[in-house]
Amino acid sequence: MRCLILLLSTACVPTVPDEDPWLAEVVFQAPAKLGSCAVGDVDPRFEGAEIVATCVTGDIYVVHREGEKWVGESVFDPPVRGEGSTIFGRIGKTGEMIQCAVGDVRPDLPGLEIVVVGMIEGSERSSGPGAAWCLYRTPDGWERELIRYDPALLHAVCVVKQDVFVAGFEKQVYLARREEQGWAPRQIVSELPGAAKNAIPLQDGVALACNNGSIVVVRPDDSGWKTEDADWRDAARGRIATDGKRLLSADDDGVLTLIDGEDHTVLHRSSKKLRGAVLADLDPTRAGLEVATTGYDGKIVIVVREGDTWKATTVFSDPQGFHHLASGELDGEPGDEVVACGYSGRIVMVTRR
Ligand SMILES: [Ca+2]
Ligand SMILES: [Ca+2]
Ligand SMILES: [Ca+2]
Repeated sequence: MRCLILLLSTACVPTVPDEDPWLAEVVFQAPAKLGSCAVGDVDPRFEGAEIVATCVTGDIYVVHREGEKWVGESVFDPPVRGEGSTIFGRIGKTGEMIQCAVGDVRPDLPGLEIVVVGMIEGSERSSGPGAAWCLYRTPDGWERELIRYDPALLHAVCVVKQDVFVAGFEKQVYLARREEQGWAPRQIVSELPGAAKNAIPLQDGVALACNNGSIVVVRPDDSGWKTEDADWRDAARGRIATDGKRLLSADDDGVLTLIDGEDHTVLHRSSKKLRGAVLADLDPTRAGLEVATTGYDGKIVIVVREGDTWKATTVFSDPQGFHHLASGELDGEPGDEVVACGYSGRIVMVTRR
């Protein structure tokens, strides 16, 4: 009986004290682990942005607002063996989908599209080939296109203008653009210093978080693409974010660092791996940008500037760990919302009251 009560109590959503300025609510419950999430207007049937999340089962969930409620649907039907081309025949079914991004990668279609990366088969832990997909809504339903089939897990994806950048455990970076006849990926980096765990867009390129401790910046130059080590720590990088000038890095040793040129400021420390980096205007009552992080400790932490110091507040605790954090405008009120997802299959939205 005691065990049952414990189980029931841990399944409850923690309540937030009235004086707490941050409101955290569970907006969706998936049946299995969610690897990552993104925010963007991917479904023109519903006003405003939706939340996209990738699942260990290969499902992609799109969660939209209906009045006061949030409603999610799986939009990815895994391809079946023998479907059409030889490549689909070889791939068989779809494995765990790891990370996702939203952008206008098909300007010929209305709204934004979803790009996802992960495994062809099995989970992140199994070795085997990876894949990148594009998903989009048409009047007839959701469609998908294979962007790239990779010899190893694809773990990182981001969109810059019309271009999709993907990278993973092969330590290579591919740039793919949708040509008239289909996706045309080409290799732009042949050897990263480590496996790529996360990719974010820069104004003129991409930054990649690598598991050797490097943050690598890839930019176009006269001869093609130039790679530089922008930062290094003696810990695997997990997730990164940028405001165009500074970098925020959430690492495997639980350290959250704000990097401004040579200046490194530790904003938060967790006893477990961090898996969330958000740098955005989360609190419109405070000047400048705020920071959010999360990780295997299941805590969503908001960090705000107070004078010369930074103050971290835990705004939600999940009995299971979180695996990703995203931000975007979701409630029509000033300030971006933070969205977290992870092992419990829950999507939690945090907003300034
Ligand atoms: Ca929409
Ligand atoms: Ca602010
Ligand atoms: Ca808002």
